[in-house]
Amino acid sequence: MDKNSKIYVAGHKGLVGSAIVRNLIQKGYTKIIGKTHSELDLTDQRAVQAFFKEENPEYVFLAAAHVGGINANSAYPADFIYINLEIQNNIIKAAHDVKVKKLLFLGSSCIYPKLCPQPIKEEYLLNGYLETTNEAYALAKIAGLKMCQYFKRQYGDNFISCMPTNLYGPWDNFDLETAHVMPALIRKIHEAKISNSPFVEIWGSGKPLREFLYVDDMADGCIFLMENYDGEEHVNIGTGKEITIKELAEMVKEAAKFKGQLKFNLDMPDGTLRKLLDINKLTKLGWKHQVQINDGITRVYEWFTKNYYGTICV
Ligand code: GFB
Repeated sequence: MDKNSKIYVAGHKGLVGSAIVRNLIQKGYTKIIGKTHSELDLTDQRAVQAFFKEENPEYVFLAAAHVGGINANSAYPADFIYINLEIQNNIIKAAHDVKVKKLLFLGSSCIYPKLCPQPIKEEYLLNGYLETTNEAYALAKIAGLKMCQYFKRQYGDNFISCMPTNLYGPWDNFDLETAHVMPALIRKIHEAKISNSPFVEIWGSGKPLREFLYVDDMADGCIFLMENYDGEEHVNIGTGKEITIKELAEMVKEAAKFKGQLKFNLDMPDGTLRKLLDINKLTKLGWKHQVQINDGITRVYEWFTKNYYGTICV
C-alpha cells in the first residue's frame, strides 16, 4: 500500500475497524474511507455495489461483522449466520467486481474444531465439529475465508484472511447481555465496586482458558499482513499466551481495586474450554504483539471509566 492509496475500512466505528483506522493514520496513510451503518447498509447488495463503483477503493479491510459474546451467539444464531454471510458476500463480490488491489478478511479463532489439538495451527480448520455456542458465527466466518481463497484461486484476486484470537480494547461493546467476557467483567466489577457489593457474578466455572489480544496490536498485525502476505491460507493472530477466566477476573479486580468475592454462576455456559492459537506462522513472517495483558486491562479499565461510564451510564 502507498501512503496515499485509497483504503476502505468496513466497520470503521467498531472495536476492530476503529483500531485499524487509528493504526493506519499513525503509519501515515492519508486516504482512509469509512461509512457508518446509517450511511451504508452492508447487508444491502445493491448499495454496496454502488458504493464500491463510486469510491473505487484500492485496498479493503473487511472488519465489519455482527459480533457478540457467548450469550448473544447462543441466543441469536440465525442473525449471526445470516447478517455475517450477507455483509461478507456483498463486500467480497463488490471488491472483486471493481478489481481492488487487495482485501483482508477478518475471522475469529472460534472457526476451529472444538476438540482440536492445542495450540491451534491454521491447518486444523475443518478437522472436526464446532463449538455449539458459536457455531453459526463460525460457519459464516469459515465461508468468508474460503470465499477469499476461492476468489484468489479462480480469479487471481489478492484476497487474504486472518483469524484473530479474543480481542479487547477501547470502543468495545459493554452491554452485559451481548458483550464478550473482557468488557463484561470490566463493567460488572467496576459497578460492583462503586455500589459496595460484596461479590460479582462470573458466568460459568471460571475454568475455561482464553487468549486475549489488545485490539491495537491486532490492527498492527492486520496492516503488517496487508503489507507483507499474499498467501492463500489464512493466518492466526494472537499472543500465544492463555489465562483462565478466573485469572482474568482476578486481574480486572486488581485493576479496579475491587475487594469483593467472585461468585461463579454454573447455570451460564463455559463454551469451549480452550482455544489457544498457534502463532508460529505470523511470528516467522516477522510480527509479534506488544501489549501485555495487565497493561491492556489497565488501559481499557481507564478508558471505560472515563469515556463510557463517565458519559453514558452516569
Ligand atoms: O468472551 P465470551 O463471551 O466468548 O466468553 P467465547 C468467554 C468465557 O467467559 C466463557 C465466561 O467461558 C464465559 O462463560 N464469562 C464469565 C463471561 N463471565 C462472563 C460475562 O459476564 N460475560 C461473558 N460474555 N462471558 C466468543 C464467541 O466465544 O468468542 C464468538 O461466542 C467469538 O463467536 C468470540 O468467536 C471471539 O470466547 O466463549
